[in-house]
Amino acid sequence: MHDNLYTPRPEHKFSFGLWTVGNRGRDPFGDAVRPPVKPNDLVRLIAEVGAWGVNLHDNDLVPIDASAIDRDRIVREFKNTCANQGVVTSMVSANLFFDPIFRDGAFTSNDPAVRAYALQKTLRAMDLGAELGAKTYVIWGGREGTETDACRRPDEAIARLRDAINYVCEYNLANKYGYRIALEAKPNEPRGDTYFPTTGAYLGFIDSLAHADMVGVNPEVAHEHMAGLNITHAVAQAWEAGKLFHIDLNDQVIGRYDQDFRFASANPKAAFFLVKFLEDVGYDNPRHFDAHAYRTEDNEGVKDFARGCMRNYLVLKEKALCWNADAEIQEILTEISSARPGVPTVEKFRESHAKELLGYRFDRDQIGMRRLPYERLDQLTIDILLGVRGRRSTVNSG
Ligand code: GLT
Ligand code: MN
Ligand code: MN
Repeated sequence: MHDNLYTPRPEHKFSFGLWTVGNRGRDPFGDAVRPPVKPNDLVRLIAEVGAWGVNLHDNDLVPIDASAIDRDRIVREFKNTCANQGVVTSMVSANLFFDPIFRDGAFTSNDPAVRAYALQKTLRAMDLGAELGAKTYVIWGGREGTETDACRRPDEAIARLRDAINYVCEYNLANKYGYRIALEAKPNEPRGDTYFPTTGAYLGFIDSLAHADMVGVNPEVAHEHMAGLNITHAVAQAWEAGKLFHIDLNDQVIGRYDQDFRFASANPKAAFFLVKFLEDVGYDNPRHFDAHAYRTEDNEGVKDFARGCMRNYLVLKEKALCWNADAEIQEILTEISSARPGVPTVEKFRESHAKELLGYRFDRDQIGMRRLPYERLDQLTIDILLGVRGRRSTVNSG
């Protein structure tokens, strides 16, 4: 492949989880279709496709029952492979959902022993990540939810999760790990309902934590779409609050199960506005593709999947530049927000301003008649997305 606009580079901070490129195509109705690939070979695959980072859960790398000696050997070899391949371990997490012990939750379980085990597993995963150099720690409460609310009061679950995260933050400080902790929401699946179903719910919760500054969010495109929400609005709220620590890019048709499709493959328009937002504001944290190849693919197809995720991001990034540079689009944007001479605007409260505002007579009819050519604006966007408008890439895009 030639070096061009769509070639992934380290500064894009593209990463893949071991569980994403290592996904074997199992689903609730069918068994694995791809042979297992060892973590070190997955790192090689990540390097081969040109990504920058790898993410993992503790047990993606170290089997849950590994001895201390095996654990140390596995970690040593993994570190070597990462160093040799030039791949960074950007994020770690603990798997608190696969083992049957977590069948009714981890941090929110009614059983104090389950809660304590979940915490022990988390502290060990933090040790592991620190050894690998990770700076982001994700908490996805996959099993923190219910099928029936008869089992516990939801406010108790919320308080338990708060206690656990406060503990994790203290451990982070005590060990000087310097993690930024990112909470990931999902409305349902595998549970009937998950506590903290949306990114917005977590953003409201973070302020109640003892170390709120250490905790942010990891919004996932598919999870907000599952809830029927607009991912870009969720991401914007997180960004504006200084809480966009990480992002899970993938795709999903609204209303379906958790599809985890290749980024921008289902709804490229929504993906465009998301990429445009991230690029406009200068988001500089990892861009993680939490997705997997179609079950119909073999291991070569997994590379097509991974390359497609990054390519779609970079194509949409270029489209965002075209959009920003488009004179007609910019004219419309200027026109729809221009101030009107003599009409008061909203400023910081001052008594004199409030007095002036209260006394002013707004011409509702005239103000309400302003032209809002959003059909044209959206069509210009669609024209750019469909490739019939805007700068055409002059470099080889192969
Ligand atoms: C799991 C889930 C993802 C989370 C991962 C982090 S694990 O694959 O579907 O959305 O980001 O725990
Ligand atoms: Mn998902
Ligand atoms: Mn995710």
